[in-house]
Amino acid sequence: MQTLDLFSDPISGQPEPMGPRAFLLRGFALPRVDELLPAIGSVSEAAPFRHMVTPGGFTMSVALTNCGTLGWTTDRHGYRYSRTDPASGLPWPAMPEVFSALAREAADAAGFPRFEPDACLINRYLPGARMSLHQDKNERDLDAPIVSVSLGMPAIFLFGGHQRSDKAARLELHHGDIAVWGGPDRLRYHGVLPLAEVPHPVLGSQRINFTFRKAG
Ligand code: MD6
Ligand code: FE
Repeated sequence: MQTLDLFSDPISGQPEPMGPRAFLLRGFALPRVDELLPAIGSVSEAAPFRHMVTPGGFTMSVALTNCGTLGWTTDRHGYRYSRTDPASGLPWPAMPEVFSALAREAADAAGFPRFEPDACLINRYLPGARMSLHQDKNERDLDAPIVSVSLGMPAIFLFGGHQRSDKAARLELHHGDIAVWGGPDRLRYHGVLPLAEVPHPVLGSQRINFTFRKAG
């Protein structure tokens, strides 16, 4: 039986609860950053970051790419997962081993054993970029959690409820932090406030966020 320590200290390395089955693992990715950055470089060389258009006709301020069997895409016709990159017609780059290992360890640490993601969406934020409140519900397997890794500049993450109008908590996500959520928290609304420019010593004026899902 898992117990939740509601008074956990961010410095202590304990998961910080954000909900019944949502946790923030501060600094969890730090030991792997030196392997993650070149892996992101290889993925974005094969499948460059690009600004996609939403079904409503808006160009996203966040640039994205994907790796893994399935990649999340959007265009005027809707949101969906695709096996190929619409820009090249080629399969998305394979998920680097360091990605899947980290995702599995983080999911495990948050109480979701045996997580096997088949999709990884990589988002790049430059100063001013934002993500409006949304639910992640295009995945076929909503029983699997989502694992979300933040690198580079800090961001204010909004973590709301099951209605768009529910009051959202504000959490600051820093370089190396991982959020994991599933179960009753899986469909909560969330978003990111416009990014302030606070250059990061390694990544400069950008934030990279990647989210692992079981989409197929
Ligand atoms: C971001 N993240 O942190 C945007 N979605 O830049 C997400 O939209 C997200 O962090 C589902 C699960 C975790 C996330
Ligand atoms: Fe999301």
